[in-house]
Amino acid sequence: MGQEGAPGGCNCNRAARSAFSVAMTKSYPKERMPIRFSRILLNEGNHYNVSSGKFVCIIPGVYYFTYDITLANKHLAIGLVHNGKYKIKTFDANTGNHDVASGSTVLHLQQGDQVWLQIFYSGQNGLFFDPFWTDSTFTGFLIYPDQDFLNEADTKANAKDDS
Ligand SMILES: [Ca+2]
Repeated sequence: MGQEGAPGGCNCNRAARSAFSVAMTKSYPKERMPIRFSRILLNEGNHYNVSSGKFVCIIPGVYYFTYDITLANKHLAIGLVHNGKYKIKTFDANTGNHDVASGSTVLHLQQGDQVWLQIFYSGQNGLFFDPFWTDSTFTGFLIYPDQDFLNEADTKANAKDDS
């Protein structure tokens, strides 16, 4: 009888990757609907949906989200929305110069949860796009996945190895 084998390898690295960073290519988005960031800097796993403007959670776990939004000519009232509810709101008054409004938070997401940014006040959509000067970005990434999800991924991977 040989030695006992090593414990099954954790497949977590392969199974649990999620990160995106996207930028705006238009000024003054419509209020009270998801803002669509159409320039992709990174979209690991394509969990950010470019056509809807929503991040859709595939890997349940704890995520960090952050945004840095340039504004000009108008006030900016922007919020981060989780499944239709504002989680954080940021307001920056236009005082004649360019400004950058930013916000960040950590959320626990279930599979299928959706996260996006939107303007929460009429007319206060001062998000400004300038192709030469500055960028407005929305970024999010997985800090750590739920242990249950990892265990399940591991079981699946091991089953595959055995077959
Ligand atoms: Ca300001």
